[in-house]
Amino acid sequence: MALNKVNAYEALIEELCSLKDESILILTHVKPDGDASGSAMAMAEMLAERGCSPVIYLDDNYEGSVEYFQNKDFLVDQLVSSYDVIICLDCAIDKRLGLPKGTTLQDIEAVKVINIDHHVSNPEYGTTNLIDDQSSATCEMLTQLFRLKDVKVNLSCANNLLLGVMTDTGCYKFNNATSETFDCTGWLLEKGAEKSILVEKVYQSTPLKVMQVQSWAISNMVVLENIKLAYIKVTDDVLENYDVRVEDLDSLVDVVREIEGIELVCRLSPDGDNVRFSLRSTNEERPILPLAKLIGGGGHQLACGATMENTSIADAETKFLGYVKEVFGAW
Ligand SMILES: [Mn+2]
Repeated sequence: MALNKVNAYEALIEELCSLKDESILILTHVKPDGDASGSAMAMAEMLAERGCSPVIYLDDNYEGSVEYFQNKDFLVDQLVSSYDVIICLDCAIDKRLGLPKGTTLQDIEAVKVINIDHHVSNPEYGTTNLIDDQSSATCEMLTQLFRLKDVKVNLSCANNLLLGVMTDTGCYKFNNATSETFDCTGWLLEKGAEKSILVEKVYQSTPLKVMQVQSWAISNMVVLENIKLAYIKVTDDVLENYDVRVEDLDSLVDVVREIEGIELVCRLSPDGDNVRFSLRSTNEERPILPLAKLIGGGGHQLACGATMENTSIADAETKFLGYVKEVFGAW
């Protein structure tokens, strides 16, 4: 790590370790994935080990594999009007924070907002910000922080940290898994993280109906061969026919990007009156973030998302193809 980065990490772990009787609210992004739920849980466990009483408010649209590792004791289903400290984890923009309907970050009074994230597009909406886009996962950042002071990491904390690192690196397959990622993983294993249980719960527990809808998706995806792009339109009918939720299809883009000759993968899915885009690239020279930004979203160069508001899947597809042409050329 570069020296200025080490200094930023050191300052933040000192700040976290100075917390005591403060009221602490932990938040993460809507539809929490392994890194979001994992980082929220790990932060709460670490603070609780130090005598703090943090609470987590979590959007409840998460996958079963993530839920398995959650310590429900930290979860609250209501917020009060003010907290001493709000800690935001793995959330690129404050309007994506999982909060009660109609509530924004600005509605909650807080002395401090600590924003820890690895999304390059994070505009530093906290009063303290640690943004590290070189880190594979927010859970890797937390692991680095906890290692610096060798704070007590209990079993749930270690498991949740490894959950985030594992899922955000596609089980170490993606380019973001660096030597530091493996160092952090080694440290977590030393702290007792249960790798085999994580692999079983995350990668070997896919419900049959989810496998079946993945098979439908691969049979029905549109492939634009010249630009090595594949996209899938998930409709409400498909979700109903297979009896699955959109969250169950989070791994779909990762399955499709394993196909030879495909570098860019997009999934369009319904989200109430809106259409949600999940975007991936396997080629660092062809980042897909510019496409996400055109649609109005953000995230990482190779893994990002966006939402088109008040539109049908068909209209969203037309607009999307126009943007694709703009960024990647005609096919
Ligand atoms: Mn993440």
